[in-house]
Amino acid sequence: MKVLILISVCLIVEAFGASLPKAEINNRTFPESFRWGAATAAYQIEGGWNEDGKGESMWDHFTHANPNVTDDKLNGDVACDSYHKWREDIQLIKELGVSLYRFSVSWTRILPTGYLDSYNQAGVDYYVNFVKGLLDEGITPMVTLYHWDLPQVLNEQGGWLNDSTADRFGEYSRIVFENLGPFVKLWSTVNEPKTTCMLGYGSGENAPGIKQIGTAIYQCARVQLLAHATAYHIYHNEFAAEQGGQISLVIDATFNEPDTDSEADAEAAERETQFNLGWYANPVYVGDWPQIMIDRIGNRSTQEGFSESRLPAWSAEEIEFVKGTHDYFGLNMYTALRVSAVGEAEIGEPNYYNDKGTAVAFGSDWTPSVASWLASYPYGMRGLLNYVWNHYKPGEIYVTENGWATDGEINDQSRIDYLQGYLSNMLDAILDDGVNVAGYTTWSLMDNFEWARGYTQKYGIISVDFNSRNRTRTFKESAKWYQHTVRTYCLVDECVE
Ligand code: PNW
Repeated sequence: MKVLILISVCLIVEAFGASLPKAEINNRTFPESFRWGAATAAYQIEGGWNEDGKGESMWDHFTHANPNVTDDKLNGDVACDSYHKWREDIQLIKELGVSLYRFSVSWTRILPTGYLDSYNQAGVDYYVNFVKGLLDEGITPMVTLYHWDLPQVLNEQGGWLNDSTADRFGEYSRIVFENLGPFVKLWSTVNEPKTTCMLGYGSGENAPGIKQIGTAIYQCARVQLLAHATAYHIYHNEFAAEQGGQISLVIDATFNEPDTDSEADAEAAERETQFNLGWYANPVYVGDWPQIMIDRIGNRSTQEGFSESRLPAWSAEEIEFVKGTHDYFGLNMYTALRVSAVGEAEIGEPNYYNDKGTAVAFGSDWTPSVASWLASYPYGMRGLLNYVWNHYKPGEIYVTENGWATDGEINDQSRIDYLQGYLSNMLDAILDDGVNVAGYTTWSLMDNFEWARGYTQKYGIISVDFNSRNRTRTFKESAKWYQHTVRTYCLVDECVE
């Protein structure tokens, strides 16, 4: 499974850790207005899975029903125990020195079944206290409304394959705006619709475990975009004037470099970008699916005998409803890929990869030189930022995730190299290309439940001891490095405040 492989890229690269090439590090400083932050997500850190009235989410259900869905057979029942340790977490964020904290609200704490009539005051109070606690320490909350933990009741009724989930998401969002809106000025609707759909409805690696890589993923994309747009319009129609915040979608993307100078590879790289970034950015920033997706999936669907395209066509009203629903561009970026063209696959089982018609690094059918990919690793940040800036003209970009997995060691030099390289490349985009990157929330504030990888992959700049009842937190070397960066707005040791 390529997506699975892709997400494991960090680990594969880690195996080559000793030979990670050092990029030339920018010694200039970030603009004064730049906002430094760190990110987490509810199911990955909170625990307290059934406390104070919380309902079951599809991740609770998925991991409880079959422990084998995670590599270590563990789940998020306790995770980092942030549900109880939130005051300590706020102190850690303060100590780190960042001004922005990106976290997600758990839908089932607010609406345990996903429906309005299940309203749970205790869940609302938890988040109100939390954002007030952040603000008291001068930390700006950046709130994600959905980071993969759909109410299980809604999942059983079709979840992200059912158009009405978009309306349920709107109702839930309204409650969050009403209660947190006086304190929160930076929102994102859905985190990574692509990865949600690909892993949850395509490979089946994530909840809800559906494996329909040629069909369900496209319907999932439609419903997630409708949900995003519904929340966006509710915010702008009912709250923005008074509350004055910004709201957007968060899209994850790779920077796609052609493997060779050939025209076919150049086309393949652009096709790859349209099938992963454009799939979600085009409807929001331009209107409708990318034409290449409409054409290719439409053609293959016809040949496969479908009565209509597996990529559900939008109505004219839907196109208008989704188009323009952005106040900034939320971008999650972990890696660059090298892309090559492949011949047209035979008609058979419907499949996203055949629809796309490309091969990417670490795909099972393609073995690029690992070294060439490694050599390019941080440069994709600048390339991707420029691509987003020029194609979607968002006005402002937040890099809402970017990070590196290790085994959890405190002396995590490979993570420092990674962050330094990517941030340096980002600084080039800001200073040399004029791309307006307003802020950066690194993934992740602390080690946490890494979905299907369980606790085997550690993305935190702060370590969490999952063997201690106290879930003891310890700054890694990378957290100390980041602390210095956040203080100096600069990436090299010589910088002073
Ligand atoms: C993110 N890629 O997804 C998720 O938002 C986080 O919840 C998760 O913990 C983190 O990844 C680490 O896996 C990704 O294209 C989406 O390389 C795409 C990519 C990587 C991560």
